[in-house]
Amino acid sequence: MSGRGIPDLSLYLVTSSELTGRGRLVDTVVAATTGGVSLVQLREPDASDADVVALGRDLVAALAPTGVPLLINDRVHLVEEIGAAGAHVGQDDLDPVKARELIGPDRWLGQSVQTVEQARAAAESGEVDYLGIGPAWPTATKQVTVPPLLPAGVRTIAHATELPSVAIGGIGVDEVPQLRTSGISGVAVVSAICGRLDPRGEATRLRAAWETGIAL
Ligand code: TZP
Ligand code: MG
Repeated sequence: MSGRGIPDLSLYLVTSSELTGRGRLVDTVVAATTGGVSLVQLREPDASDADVVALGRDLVAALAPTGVPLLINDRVHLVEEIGAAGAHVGQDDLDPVKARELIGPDRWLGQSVQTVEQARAAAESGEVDYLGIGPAWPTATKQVTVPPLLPAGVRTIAHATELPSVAIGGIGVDEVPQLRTSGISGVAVVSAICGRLDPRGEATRLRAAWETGIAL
């Protein structure tokens, strides 16, 4: 058994350098941590491995003083080289057992799920630390083929296993109050922070909405 515990999932920022501009990504992420982001995932599906390594190393260095961990989307083979705290895989990426072999017992592993069956399979693998449940609402950030789950669907999947979870997809400050009683441990966002001019302010509002249920 490893001692890695569970990451703080309360406000999970998933990156998009397409939205921030490549040159502004690190500053955006650090600003968002000062507003209360608790976990960051580097998700750059169109970047080369070399770019993901460079960006990942910059983020690890910039996040070190904040104590906020960095996970790597999909490119599990780069986690060690980047020095990241773990990986996040989708249903079409490496399966959790193989991903765990690559990252070892001390790093975190998350998996995206869209159905109860996928959530149960993730739990049964014994290797997944948390679930990303989505899309909660329609999103322009990622091409998705399944209909949005809406809060009721998120709730059903969140309660299907013992694994902690976050909801993702189309979440902004106004959606957080409807989700916080769905059995999830937090919310994950891309455009609600990366697509805004004031990442610190947006993170602050998202965190306040998560903690109080009031969207200001
Ligand atoms: N997985 C499911 S929806 C999504 C991902 C990566 C994109 C979410 O982006 P946004 O901008 O928060 O809707
Ligand atoms: Mg993927």
